[in-house]
Amino acid sequence: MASGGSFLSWLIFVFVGILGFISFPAEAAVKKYQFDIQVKNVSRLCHAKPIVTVNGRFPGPTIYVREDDRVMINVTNYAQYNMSIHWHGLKQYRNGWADGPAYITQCPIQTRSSYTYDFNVTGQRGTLWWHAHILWLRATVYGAIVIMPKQGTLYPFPQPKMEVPILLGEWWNSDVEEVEKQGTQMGLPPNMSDAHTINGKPGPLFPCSDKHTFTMEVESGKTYLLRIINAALNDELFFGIAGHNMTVVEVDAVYTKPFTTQTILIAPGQTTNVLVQANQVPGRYFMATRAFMDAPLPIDNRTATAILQYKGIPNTVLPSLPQLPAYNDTKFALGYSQKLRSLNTPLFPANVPS
Ligand SMILES: *[C@@H]1O[C@H](CO)[C@@H](O)[C@H](O)[C@H]1NC(C)=O
Ligand SMILES: *[C@@H]1O[C@H](CO)[C@@H](O)[C@H](O)[C@H]1NC(C)=O
Ligand SMILES: *[C@@H]1O[C@H](CO)[C@@H](O)[C@H](O)[C@H]1NC(C)=O
Ligand SMILES: *[C@@H]1O[C@H](CO)[C@@H](O)[C@H](O)[C@H]1NC(C)=O
Ligand SMILES: *[C@@H]1O[C@H](CO)[C@@H](O)[C@H](O)[C@H]1NC(C)=O
Ligand SMILES: *[C@@H]1O[C@H](CO)[C@@H](O)[C@H](O)[C@H]1NC(C)=O
Ligand SMILES: *[C@@H]1O[C@H](CO)[C@@H](O)[C@H](O)[C@H]1NC(C)=O
Ligand SMILES: *[C@@H]1O[C@H](CO)[C@@H](O)[C@H](O)[C@H]1NC(C)=O
Ligand SMILES: [Cu+2]
Repeated sequence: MASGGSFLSWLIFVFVGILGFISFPAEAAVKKYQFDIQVKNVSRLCHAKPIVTVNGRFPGPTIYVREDDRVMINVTNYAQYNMSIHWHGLKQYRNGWADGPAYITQCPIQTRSSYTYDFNVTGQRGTLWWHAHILWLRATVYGAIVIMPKQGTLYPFPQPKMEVPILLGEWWNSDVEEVEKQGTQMGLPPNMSDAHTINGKPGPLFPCSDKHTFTMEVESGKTYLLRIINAALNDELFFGIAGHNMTVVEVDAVYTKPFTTQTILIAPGQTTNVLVQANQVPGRYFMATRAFMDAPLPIDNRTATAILQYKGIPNTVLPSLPQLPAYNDTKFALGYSQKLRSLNTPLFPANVPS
């Protein structure tokens, strides 16, 4: 038997439902992309070499979709390698064949052939990424995937002024396939990378790299969302911004209980969304990334940098470096992982202790 009270809530429920339908019909779109796999000469650290790219870009293009969209990506392979592309972290509900690992869900796309990946993005929103899934080609063939929340749905955190993908990677001066082949032949770990990179660029602390520096301009008082992706082949990475805290709000396309930190730790393959407030004295501040390694293994321990630059500040102002934990700071690593919790709200429930 319905009481008056529950009838009223039913009425409100219907009204809100109709309102929702009128103001934001859940219309799934089809997003189409053309990915041309092309070899391109690129120079970093005073060394030029041909690398495999998507559309000649390094890192490759960002895929923007909305939850429930259908995505069709026509991959045409002009490189000498047969290859495939994996949509890392996407839950391929009912389209498992589009997942992409070569020889697992498909044969590689042969040189001068095309294949169209066709999948629906359901039950997920946030930052993920794509990469080549054969040999070591993912060293240069990678890019961001941004899944916006459904139409009319806001983020469960303050809406940022701007969103910026931050792809952390590794660069070898030698051909990456040669590096891997040599390691395998000698039964040794492959040579470590010559630099880490932020959006494909190592930053001004490396030789010949002043023009290979990623700069992000910010306005005082505004909040920014960084979509950080660890696209390194092997290294767990610390990431921080001098003078600025970060608020972690999402990991691997799952909203988290927000927490504030000076440094994040991110494993290869992982993504982390953070909010950054431009609330410091206007200037230039380094963003920096360096490896975490607490086992006695040789590792590329150099620091890659990018610049957070307040509007109107000249390029001549010297930036300062953030203090990152020691490369072997296990205590920080464990403490950081302990802080990660699902958001677990009525809208985004999770079956975990709160
Ligand atoms: C890259 O540079 C080399 C040597 O300068 C040249 O032979 C080659 O054709 C170039 N390749 C591409 C794809 O531009
Ligand atoms: C994919 O791209 C190739 C090269 O541009 C083109 O020939 C082919 O028709 C495209 N396939 C689809 C399904 O659009
Ligand atoms: C690509 O695949 C074709 C067909 O299997 C094969 O003949 C060719 O050798 C492969 N190319 C490379 C570079 O492995
Ligand atoms: C994706 O969704 C559309 C619309 O619901 C449907 O027609 C299509 O078959 C779906 N694709 C896959 C691969 O499930
Ligand atoms: C790996 O490093 C060794 C030692 O520095 C060097 O001799 C070798 O040429 C490197 N291999 C490649 C493929 O760059
Ligand atoms: C960063 O967060 C710490 C701890 O919450 C706080 O003590 C510090 O003042 C904050 N720094 C900035 C620059 O906001
Ligand atoms: C970084 O690694 C190099 C070579 O493995 C080593 O010589 C150097 O001492 C290391 N630097 C730091 C700060 O750990
Ligand atoms: C970290 O490495 C330094 C040397 O680089 C060493 O002195 C220190 O004991 C190490 N810390 C831990 C916790 O292993
Ligand atoms: Cu992956």
